[in-house]
Order: sequence, then C-alpha cells, then structure tokens
Amino acid sequence: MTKGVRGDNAVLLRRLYTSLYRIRRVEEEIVRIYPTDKIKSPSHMSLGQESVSVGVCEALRKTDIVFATYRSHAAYLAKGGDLKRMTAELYGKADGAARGKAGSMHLIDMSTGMMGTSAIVGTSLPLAVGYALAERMRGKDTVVVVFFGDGAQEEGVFHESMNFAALKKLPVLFVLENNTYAIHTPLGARVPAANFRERAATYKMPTQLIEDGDTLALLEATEAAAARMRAGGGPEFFEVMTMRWLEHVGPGDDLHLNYRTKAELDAWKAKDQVKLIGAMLDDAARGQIQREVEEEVQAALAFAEASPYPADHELYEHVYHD
Ligand SMILES: Cc1ncc(C[n+]2csc(CCOP(=O)(O)OP(=O)(O)O)c2C)c(N)n1
Ligand SMILES: [Mg+2]
Repeated sequence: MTKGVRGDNAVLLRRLYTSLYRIRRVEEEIVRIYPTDKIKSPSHMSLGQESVSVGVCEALRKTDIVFATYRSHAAYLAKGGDLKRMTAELYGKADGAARGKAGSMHLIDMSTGMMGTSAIVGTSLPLAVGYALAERMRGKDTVVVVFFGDGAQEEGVFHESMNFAALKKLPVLFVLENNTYAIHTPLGARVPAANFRERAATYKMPTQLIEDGDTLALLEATEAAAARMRAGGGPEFFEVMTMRWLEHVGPGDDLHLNYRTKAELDAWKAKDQVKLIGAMLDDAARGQIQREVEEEVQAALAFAEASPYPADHELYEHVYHD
C-alpha cells in the first residue's frame, strides 16, 4: 500500500471499503446463483480486479463519464450505477438497466455517467474519445475515463483513439487493466514487448504504472490527473496491474486449464485490495459496512427475482433509434 495517502481519513476509507466490498459481495452472489440458470446473461467477473474501478471512480465527479468493457460490474457499481437495475438486467428482467435486453456485458446508467460497456474488445476506446470531444464542444470540463483490458491494445483502434485524443488534447483517462491474460493467452504469446506505457508516451501523453491494483495510489493518481485534464492538459494513461481470480467468463475456477499457475493466483489473492482496505478500518466500522452492504445486495437480488420478464412486444422496441 503506497504512501498511506490520507490513510487516516476514516470517512474516505469507509467510502472506499463500502464500494470495494459491495462489488465483491454482489459478484460472490452472482457466482453462487449463476449455476441455477436464473441469471440469463453470460457474466465476466471482476473478482480480484475491483480496486481498479473503485480507486479511479472514487476520484471522479458524478458528471464525469465512464466507458468500460464486458467485465463491467465493478466499473458500473463504482461509478454509482443502480444495483437493483444491474441485478434485474442480469436476470433478463423488465426492470433491468436496459430492460433485460443487454445483460452483464452492456450495463449502462446514464444518470450517473456510466455511459456503457461493450462486449467487443477495444470498442469503448473511440466512444470515450468521441464523448470527450462532444463534451468539449458543449463547453464542459467533463473528464472521460475508459477502462480496457490488455487484449484491447492489440486492436488498431487503441492507437487511433490515443492519437486523436492526444492531437485534440481531450480529457480522456485511458486506464489499462493489465491482468496479463486475454482469455487464456498470456502477454508473452501476444506481444514482442509489453511496453504499453512506452506506446502511449509516443503520443506525448503522461503515463503511470500502478502496481498491485493499489486503491489508494489510484485514487491519488486519478485526482491529480483529473485536475490536469480539466485544466486542458490532454489525455493521460494509467497501466494498472491486477488479476482476475475466476475463469474468463462464468463463475468457475480455471486452474485445470493450466494457462496460469496456482502460485501466481495465490500471490494475487494474498494482496487482495478488499481485505487490505478493510483492515484499515476498525472492527466495528468494517462490520457495520458489511451488514449494510449485505442488506442492500440481498434486496437487489430479491428485486431481480420479483421483477417480471419483458413483454413479448418489447423484443421489437428500442432496437433502432427513432
Ligand atoms: C474485437 C474482438 N475480438 C475478439 C473478441 C473475443 N474476446 C472476448 S474477451 C477477449 C479477451 C480480452 O482480454 P482483455 O482485453 O485482456 O480483457 P480481460 O478479459 O482480461 O478483462 C477476446 C479476445 C471480442 N469480443 N472482440
Ligand atoms: Mg486481460
């Protein structure tokens, strides 16, 4: 844990732990329920990676904008996305964030600046850049964050997006969630050199490496970057080292596939940010947060259960923009 950044600020720590623990518990429940087939959507878990979204989003304003990937639950919840509408969406129900049509991979809550997630690798990058340009043209000082995986840097649009954002000095924070795997393929089998920050630097944007998904380091780095971007400083690039604990998609472990080792995974679990931040609180504060989160999570699941499925005619609605 770096620097103990405002580590004595109990209010901040409670906020961070609430956000981290809430995402953790929601996903643990998704993992538990998934095999019953009540959850209709393929779901990519963020378990182990929660801190990337939380550290960044806690430094943002509600009016700031986030785009993310199909591994979307953490970013959606960290940015303030409605939990009940998320659970209902995963259940394919009419009260879902996209009325049950989109599922886990396409979560959206425009009321809180969660502008959408996408199943197609790399596609959130140009959307974020375009949105930042639009906000600039509207005269706003909105910061736009785009989360993407290490697989997205293999898409050409990664470079196009960074180039255009840098050229126009757009306030886009590029956040690479580097868990070192794209499905089952490690970085070493995909790139001659995993020099992502060097690539970003060729577009003349400042870059930072955040090790261990460090929540507090991310919070501090994002606050500083957001201030620079609002002042017209142009895009910035974070590479955050992290690790997903479960299989690429779905609720299971995948060690039997042998593309990564138990030792590697155990090393990441030993530096779990949810536990680390929780340990900075006293037992009473941590216990209270856990009880409140539990109540909220169970209420959200009950909401999803009780919500009706969409009516048949909805199949043809909201398909095209009228
Ligand atoms: C353009 C495109 N190519 C391939 C896929 C299939 N695909 C889905 S996820 C994925 C791996 C992406 O890995 P990464 O960007 O590192 O994200 P992570 O799953 O590790 O969070 C691939 C290749 C896709 N969805 N879109
Ligand atoms: Mg990856």
